[in-house]
Order: sequence, then structure tokens, then C-alpha cells
Amino acid sequence: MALTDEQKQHFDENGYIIVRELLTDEEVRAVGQRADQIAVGEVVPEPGFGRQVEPAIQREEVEAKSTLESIRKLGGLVRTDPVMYAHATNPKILDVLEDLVGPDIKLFGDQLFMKSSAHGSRKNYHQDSNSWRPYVPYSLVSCWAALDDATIENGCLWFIPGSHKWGLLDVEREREIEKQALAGPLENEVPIELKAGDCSFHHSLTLHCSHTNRSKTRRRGYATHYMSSKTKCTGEGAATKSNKHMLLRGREYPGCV
Ligand SMILES: O=C(O)CCC(=O)C(=O)O
Repeated sequence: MALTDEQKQHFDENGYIIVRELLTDEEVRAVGQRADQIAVGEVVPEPGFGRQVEPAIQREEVEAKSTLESIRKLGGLVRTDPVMYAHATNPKILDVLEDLVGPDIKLFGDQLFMKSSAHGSRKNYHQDSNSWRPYVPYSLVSCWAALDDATIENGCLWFIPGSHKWGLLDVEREREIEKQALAGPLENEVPIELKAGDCSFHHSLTLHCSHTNRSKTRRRGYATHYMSSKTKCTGEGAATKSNKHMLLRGREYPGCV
């Protein structure tokens, strides 16, 4: 067991936990360096990988200061990139996951949020399961690994503790919470300030957001998303998605992801 009873209880009650110093400086450096190489196109981990430019730059409202600073996020790196694969399957991360989702663990996906100091934009309040509706039960877990120190100023994550118990919200309700958050601080939200190498783990129903980077330092965070192998993919695409997700620990189950 990687987590103490207190940490598990914190996750059950609040929908997230912070594990300090989970990664070594060397592990953080390896992932961070690779992220930069992928962001600028020095390394291209085909197929299925994605690179998203900051929306204001896409809309040509602002000019990109550099290619590196223009990238909002990278995605789908684990399948083909050995450095990102090594991170997503790091036993220290999977040991925590085992305590949270059980012994049979599959990878749902991965996203690397670059949040540059020049252009890093807000990520609205959301529940991850709202984007992953076919995957039931709604109890996936993400590991968000800080590749730089994440502070209030440079756009750390914010969570609403206990919101994973509210069930799947409709999109209107999610939008309403975002509107309230933009109007002023929510009384129940908490900032998740991390040092590079710390990781936070959150439930896929926990409402979270990150603010615009208003500092001179960037804030990269690598989110790897996991689920129990007993998860089912329902609705459209179920047949093709069945048994296609990468098994990381334990075993697979018939009719499940
Ligand atoms: O890093 C961010 O700014 C957003 C992260 C996020 O939404 C997630 O990890 O699910």
C-alpha cells in the first residue's frame, strides 16, 4: 500500500489527494525535457499524438512569442513515446493508483498542460467524466504531476473538495459554476500549490480548473488518466473501444475497456 489510511480517507471525502515528492528531480527533468522537445517538434511521437496551440494565438488575437510558448497542451504521448510511457507506468504512481482504483489498472489517456508564462490560458471548471461520458462508472482517477512549481500566480489547479459526490453535472450546471468562479472566488474552492515532483490525484467527478498564468514562470503539468479494468465503455464506439486500452497492472475483464 502506497497511501496511509488518512490519505485514502482524504481522497474518499474530498475527491483528491496530494502526494509530495513522489518523483525525483531526474524523473521530472526527463519528462519536462521531452515535453519541450515534443512541443517544438524536435521529437514527433506518432501516431495518435496531439499538439494544441493556445486559443488566442489560433484566433490570431496575439502573436506567439515562440513555438514553445505557443503550445497549450500535448496529448496521446504514452502509446508511442518511451519517456512518457516510463512516466505513466512509474511504479510509484501505479502503487498510488492501486490504492485508489484497485489492482486492475488501465490507461485512459494523457495530457500535458504547458501553461506558458507568456500565453498560458485558463482552463474552465469541469468534471473530467463530462468529457468521458461513455466510460462508466464515473470513477476514473488522474495523476497530475508537477513538472514546474505550480503556484496560485502561475495557474495551479483548483479543486472543489467533495464535488465528486455530486454525481455527473449537466453542462449547464458546469457553466454556471464557471461563471460564478469568474465573478469572484468560490467559498469552497482550494488551490493546489505543488513543488515540481509533487503529484495530485483527482477523481473524475471532482470539479477543477486552473487560472491564467499571470507570472513570469511557466507551469507544466502532466496528467495521466487511469481507470479500473472493470470500467465499461458504453454507447457509441463501445464495440471498437472494448479491450483497446493499455493494461498497466492486473488483468482484463470480458466486455470491459
Ligand atoms: O493543468 C491544467 O491546467 C488542467 C488540468 C486538467 O484539467 C486535468 O488534469 O484534468
